[in-house]
Amino acid sequence: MADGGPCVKGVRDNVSVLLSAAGNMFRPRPCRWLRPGARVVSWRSAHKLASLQKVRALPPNKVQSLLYPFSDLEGYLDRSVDRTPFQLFHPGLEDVMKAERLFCSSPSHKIDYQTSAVRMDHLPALKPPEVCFIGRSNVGKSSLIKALFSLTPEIEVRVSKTPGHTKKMNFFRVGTAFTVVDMPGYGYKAPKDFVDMVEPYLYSRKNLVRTFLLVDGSVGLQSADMVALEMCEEMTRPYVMLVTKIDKCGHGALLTNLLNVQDVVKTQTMSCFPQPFLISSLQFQGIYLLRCFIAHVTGSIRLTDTSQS
Ligand SMILES: Nc1nc2c(ncn2[C@@H]2O[C@H](COP(=O)(O)OP(=O)(O)O)[C@@H](O)[C@H]2O)c(=O)[nH]1
Ligand SMILES: [Mg+2]
Repeated sequence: MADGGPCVKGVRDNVSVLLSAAGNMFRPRPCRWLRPGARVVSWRSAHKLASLQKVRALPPNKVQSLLYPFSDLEGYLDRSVDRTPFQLFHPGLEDVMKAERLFCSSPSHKIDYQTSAVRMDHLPALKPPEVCFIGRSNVGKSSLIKALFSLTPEIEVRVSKTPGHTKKMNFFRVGTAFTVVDMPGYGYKAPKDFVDMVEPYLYSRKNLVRTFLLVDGSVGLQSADMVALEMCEEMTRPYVMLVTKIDKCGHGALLTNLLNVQDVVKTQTMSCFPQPFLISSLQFQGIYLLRCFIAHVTGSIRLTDTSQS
């Protein structure tokens, strides 16, 4: 498996070059329909780490950590541990940039909340490809979707301190490229709806190209996660493990939990992508890589180096 990604040393320069080539894409532009001098009241500014343009100004090791979070942990791993499974999807910056453009809303590529559904017959049309996020209540599904869409901060993705908040399947449209679905959680105070609507959705949704199963990296795999994993195996469709909240615990605990996830994926799964993705939605680690993976699996971009997935 080729590792076509940049080395630490080259990251900053590469990002600068690519971003200047990308032009002013992420600079807020004045709205054409506003009179000169009119105040934009509802504009919400994007988080400073939402796009690579801001990230490039950071020191190279920080850039590396944001783009490829596994690099932070590598140094703590014993030499005997095989790093390959953690870097199977390791696109170059050009591809990450290409994917990022898809997450920027524009008049010709609108990103917006589409609809919510509680029953299968409420689901939107079977086009375009869909990706969905499942996991225990409070694992960070909505926060992750919010971080993915942070270049379009007008989108309202509700994040709650109360477990079990998301009780519907919420659909977000990314132009005509793909749809992102936020699912109700299971586990603590799981809505009964999970069994009634999420399972049928996962089994029967024809345009579902990837399911992302989130696991809290600060606490590791729980019994409810194992039940979800078994369900994903039963549906025999491709899914991916995301290890969330990696900012919330120390390197030691995170590595233990990550290696355990990876071991379970290796020994107990057939349909799971062998690489668990590391994510912090609050600090944006892994968000750019995940955007690129989503763009890739939905067929929205063609990777420059196709050996990387
Ligand atoms: N430290 C940390 N907290 C997070 C992260 N992602 C989510 N949270 C917090 O976890 C809680 C539940 O998040 P939410 O996205 O609503 O979880 P959901 O129920 O799976 O949709 C909220 O208080 C979030 O702020 C993360 O990456 N790091
Ligand atoms: Mg939620």
